[in-house]
Amino acid sequence: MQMTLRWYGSRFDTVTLQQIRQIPGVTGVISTLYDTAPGDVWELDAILALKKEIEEAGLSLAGIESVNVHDAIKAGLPECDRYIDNYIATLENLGKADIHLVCYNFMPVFDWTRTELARVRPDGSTVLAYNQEAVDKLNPEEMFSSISGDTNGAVMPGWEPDRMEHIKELFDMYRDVDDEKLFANLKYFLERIMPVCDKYDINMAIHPDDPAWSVFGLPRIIINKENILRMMKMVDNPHNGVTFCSGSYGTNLKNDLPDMIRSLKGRIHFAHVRNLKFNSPTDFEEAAHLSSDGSFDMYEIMLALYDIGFTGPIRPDHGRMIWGEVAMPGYGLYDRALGAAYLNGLWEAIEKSHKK
Ligand SMILES: [Mn+2]
Repeated sequence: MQMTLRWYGSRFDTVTLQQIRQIPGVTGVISTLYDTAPGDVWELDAILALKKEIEEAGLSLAGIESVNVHDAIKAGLPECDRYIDNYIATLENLGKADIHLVCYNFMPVFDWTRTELARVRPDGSTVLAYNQEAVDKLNPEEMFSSISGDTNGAVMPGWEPDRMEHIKELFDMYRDVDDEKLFANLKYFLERIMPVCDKYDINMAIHPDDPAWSVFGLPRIIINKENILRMMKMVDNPHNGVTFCSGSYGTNLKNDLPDMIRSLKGRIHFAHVRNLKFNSPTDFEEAAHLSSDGSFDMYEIMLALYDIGFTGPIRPDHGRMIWGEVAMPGYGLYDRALGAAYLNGLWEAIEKSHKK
C-alpha cells in the first residue's frame, strides 16, 4: 500500500504540501481540481500543473478524489450522454497525465451527510457527528438554512449555496428514480466509460454512500456487501472497483468490514481508513483512528487489506480538530498525521509478523 493524505490544492487547503511531506511514511497525496463543477471537462494543462506542483514538493499524485458525476447522469436524464462525453474527456486527460485512480460517488443530490461539524468530545477535541433523529426532524431546505445561519442545529457540508438554490429541482430530478433505476443508470455510465479506462489503465473506485442508508427518501445503493458485489458483477471489469471507506460502510453496524474487504479482493483500488464511535446505532461521531477510541477494530481492518494483497493508495480519513487547529472540518493536519502514523504502525507490525 501507499500511504497518502487528501489535499484540496494550495488555493483551498489550510495544509501545505511541505507539511504533508514531513509526515513519516506519507509519500503521496490524493487531490482534485476543487474549483471544477460536476460536468466540466478537466483541462490537461490544469491537471499537469497540479501534478507538477505536487511532485516538486517531493510527493506523488496518487489519484483523484473526486471527479464528480453530474446529477443528470445519476438521474438518467436525456442530457446525460453529453455529460458522460465530458466525463470521458476528463478521464482521457487524466490518462494522458499518467494518473490511474479516480474516486467518485453515485449519491443523489448530497455528498456525505453529517448533522454536526464540531461535536465536542470529552477530551475537548471536536469531530463530525451524525444523529438520525436530528435529520428526521428537518426537511432538506431547513437543513440549508441551518448551514447558512451556522447555528448549533444540523449542518450539511458540501451543500454549496448555488446548489441550495436549486434544491427543489434536484429533488424533482430524482422523483422517479428508485434503487433499481439508480443501479441501471450506474451500469450505463460504467459501460460507457470502461473503454477509456481500459485504454489508459484507469481504476474507477466508487465511494460508498455516507451514511449507508437512504436520507430524505433519496435512493442509495452503495451501502453493503450484497449491493457492491452486484455492482462488480454487472460491469465485470477490473477497472470497475471500489474505494473501501471504513467510516462510510461502518455507519451501518450490520456491515462486517473485514469480511467485506475480503470479498472484494482485486477490486479495492483505494482505501479510506477511519474509526467511528457509536453512542447508539443511529448516533455516531468520528473518533480518533486508534481502535480503543472508537467502535471498530482497526487492526482487523488493516489485516484484511493486507490479506487480500492490497497495493493501492490508502489514506487516513476525517480527523478530529485538535491542538487549536483551524481547518476544514475533518481535514486538519494534526489528527490525520496521527492517523497516518498509526495506520503505518499497524501495517508494519502485520507485515513483519507475517514474514516471521
Ligand atoms: Mn471516505
